[in-house]
Amino acid sequence: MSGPERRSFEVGAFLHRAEAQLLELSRESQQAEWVHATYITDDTEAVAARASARVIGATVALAKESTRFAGEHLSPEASRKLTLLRLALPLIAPSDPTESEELTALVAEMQSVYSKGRHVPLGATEAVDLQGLSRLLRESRDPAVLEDAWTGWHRVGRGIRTGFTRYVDLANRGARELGFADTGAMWRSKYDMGADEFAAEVDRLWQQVRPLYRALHAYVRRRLRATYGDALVPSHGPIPAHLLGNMWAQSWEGIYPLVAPAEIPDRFDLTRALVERKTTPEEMVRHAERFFESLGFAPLPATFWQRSMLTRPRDREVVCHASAWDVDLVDDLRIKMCIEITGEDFGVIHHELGHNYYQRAYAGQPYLFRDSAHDGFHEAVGDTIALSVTPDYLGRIGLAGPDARFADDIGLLLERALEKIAFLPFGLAVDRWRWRVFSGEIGPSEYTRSWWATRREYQGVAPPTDRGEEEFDPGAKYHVPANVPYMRYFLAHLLQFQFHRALVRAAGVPGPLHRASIYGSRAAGDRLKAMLEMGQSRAWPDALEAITGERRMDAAGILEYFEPLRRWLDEQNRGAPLDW
Ligand code: X8Z
Ligand code: ZN
Repeated sequence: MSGPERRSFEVGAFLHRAEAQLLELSRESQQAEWVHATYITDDTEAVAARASARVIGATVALAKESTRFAGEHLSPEASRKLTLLRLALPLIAPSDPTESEELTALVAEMQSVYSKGRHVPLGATEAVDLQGLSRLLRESRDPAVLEDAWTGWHRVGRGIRTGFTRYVDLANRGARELGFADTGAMWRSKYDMGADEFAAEVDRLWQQVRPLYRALHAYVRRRLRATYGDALVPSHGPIPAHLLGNMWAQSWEGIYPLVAPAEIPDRFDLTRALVERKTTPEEMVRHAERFFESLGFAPLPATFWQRSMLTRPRDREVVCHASAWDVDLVDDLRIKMCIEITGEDFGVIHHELGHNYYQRAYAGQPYLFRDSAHDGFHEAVGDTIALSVTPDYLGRIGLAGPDARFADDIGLLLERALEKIAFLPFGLAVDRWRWRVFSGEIGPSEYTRSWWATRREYQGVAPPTDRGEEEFDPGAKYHVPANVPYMRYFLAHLLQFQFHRALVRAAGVPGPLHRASIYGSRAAGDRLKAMLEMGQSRAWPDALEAITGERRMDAAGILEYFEPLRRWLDEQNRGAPLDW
């Protein structure tokens, strides 16, 4: 063998060994994590933490070993795999085994603490979980009840602050062992471009959609003033976060009835339709599965129905935050969710199945390529399908009467904007804050103050009362204690409209984007599948091109979708203040 031949053989053998070992350890870790998330006890927490420490330990050892191939001329596939090896996990621990177990135990514990959060609402006698408190925020119009539910839930952060502070330190030390400046820099390095370049890219995208957000914000603020009065909602300042129908003010569709103008015929109410038909959680999932089948995807495996957790068990603590799993990384697909019979959860179910169909599509790839093109793609797939859940589609599958299709466009677009446009600055703010925490720019003595400064800057929202540093409000958002990077959702909220536009065109559906559904289109399904099957074997612009023909992320899709609403909002906002 010549020198280069021998080296290429060596790197092949190394990658073969690495992928086999990591596949094995990931399976064990996923099994342990599944058991922890669906049955929280001190023991399941410990077992999950140990399994996770083993995957991290092996990944770090292999990533360090792989540096012996640095600077060599390798095949594009081998060199991509070596890059991905360093970036495979969102959490890297120091190689010291004691510290590594301490860190994974902290993350498991923070998740448990979050999931066990309860509060006795004003005027009630029994403690209520996050879902119950969220329902209050969505449905109550009594500011005292809203403030109490909001404050009661946010108290959960207090029990997370100490663990979080230590976690930042340990996770950063881990990331530095792999050559990153800190954990935030490691997260930003996963987008086939430099970490700084990625931060600039995110800003570029935000600038494209910011005017539309400001228009929505101004309109909603004015409508809320009509309900709650000047004393509660300022004419120029930020909107109080407990009045927007959602615990984190991250999407506002819960207050649609409050902000829809009287002259607009009511939009189709999916929650009511589901409840009236006595739809079960399983039937909701079947609807989403059938949508994917209509595009040419195979039904979910029988084990999905045996092993998934679709409702909150009454006899034990679980992590209710919805997630999708492929436990054996082949076809052991599952979702874990505490489904409620609402239009919102109908959307979340489509979101989760998007993850499952992606996982299944890339299961044929080598281990290190079994992930989405970038994490925003993973989050965008199911949402793309949910954009096709139009009144017309619901009429076709019998969930709506035949008149649903004539539901007013502005009503539909306004409700969608409350969900999707309102989300954008929140999607941005979470990691804009965490990046600065990991870099050390924000220290523990200013965690909560800086959290609200960031949210005020991007979202124009403020807490109902002054929040001191005895609180830890970021800890009251799942992804912070659970160590899930969040910029992915900002990207997904733009990508899903980019995908939707491309698939609608591939399907040959005429008319405006907000009325179009790709239901039943094999042409759209084939286009989507081509992208999903690539996994992360190629840089993400290649995957984006496979589905859209474009190589850049872009807000043109979302702007086109909401163009009729933008004109309407501008009309409504004439002369009104647009800032905070
Ligand atoms: O966490 C989720 C999914 C699971 S990946 C339910 N989402 C974000 C959130 O709930 O904060 C979906 C939208 C944003
Ligand atoms: Zn998701």
